[in-house]
Amino acid sequence: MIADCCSPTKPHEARPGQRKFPMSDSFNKQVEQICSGNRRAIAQAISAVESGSPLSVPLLKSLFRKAGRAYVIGITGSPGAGKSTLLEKLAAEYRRQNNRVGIVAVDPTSPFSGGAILGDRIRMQTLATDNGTYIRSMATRGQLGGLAPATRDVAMILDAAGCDVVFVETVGVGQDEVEIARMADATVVIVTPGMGDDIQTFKAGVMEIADLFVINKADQLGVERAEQELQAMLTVAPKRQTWQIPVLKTVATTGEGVSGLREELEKFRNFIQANPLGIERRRVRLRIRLLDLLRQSLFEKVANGQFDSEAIERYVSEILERRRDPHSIVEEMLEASGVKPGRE
Ligand SMILES: Nc1nc2c(ncn2[C@@H]2O[C@H](COP(=O)(O)OP(=O)(O)OP(=O)(O)O)[C@@H](O)[C@H]2O)c(=O)[nH]1
Ligand SMILES: [Mg+2]
Repeated sequence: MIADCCSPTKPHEARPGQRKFPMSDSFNKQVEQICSGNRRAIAQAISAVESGSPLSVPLLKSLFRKAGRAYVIGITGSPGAGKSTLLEKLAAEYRRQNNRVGIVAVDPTSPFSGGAILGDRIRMQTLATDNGTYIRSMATRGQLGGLAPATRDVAMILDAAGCDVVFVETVGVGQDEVEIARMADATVVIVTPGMGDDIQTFKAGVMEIADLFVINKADQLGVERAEQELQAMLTVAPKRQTWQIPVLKTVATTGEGVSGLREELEKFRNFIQANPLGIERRRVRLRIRLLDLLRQSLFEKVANGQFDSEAIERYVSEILERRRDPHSIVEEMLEASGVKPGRE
């Protein structure tokens, strides 16, 4: 169990300007249990967020005040690059320093849960039995709001539950991953020597989000070449002023280079805490978060109201037949939902 992480929950008090909402004793108890690291309560909260249950918003509101201490680290890279293996070693390294660790593994391939998740679970066996580690696989895709917001909320729950470090493992292949990386305090991009020329074609988005590069499988041929290619790319990439993106080498299977990776991650943590650039990054992230939430809430307000998929299809036909333009339709939908359209 992740225990003794937060002070006991105070009865819910609304801050000035904040609306009060009724809190039952059982709700308060659940918040208290989450904050004291109760695994069952954490699992329930995560499920509530994943399924978008009505309980999730009050929970997230209450937990927000308890969160904000954890160092959220995104680990991304192509399938099979060794993310889970490396993460297991890295988590163990943090555990040795007495940090409580949360791991969110975002499964990219299987929306219905399956092999990959099981694979990660088996690989992380050594951690699964450790009381200071909480592991959660997320396979939900296609939810209203998408995977990235849910992942962000899950990371916050683990933060509130007292995890000092929260890792998010994702495969670097899509928009969601770029978004997930944006929510992290630090993003580690893993490449492998075998990638060869692929490094050149590595998704530009992923290149931009890297705070640290790791060449994993450094026991295989082609390490120097991968390193040269990465360094060459970094010299032409826009400079991040005071933070020099390091390129590290690891062998995740043996743990070689993993303590060095932890040291670099801690250096980066100090950098973002103290440097104005780091503070600005946090602002940017929070702005994105706020606007995402607003967008999502507005969308839900409109879409969940009177417009089912049939209605949407009717509108699409009207546009297709050029009988109406999309702007007018959106105005009509907003009006019908009680949201004042127009840009006065
Ligand atoms: N030789 C070698 N093999 C490694 C190393 N790191 C991981 N592997 C192996 O690479 C394979 C994939 O490792 P994973 O940790 O599952 O990779 P992953 O990136 O998490 O994979 P997905 O989550 O499926 O995208 C496993 O068979 C590992 O044992 C390494 O440093 N050297
Ligand atoms: Mg994995």
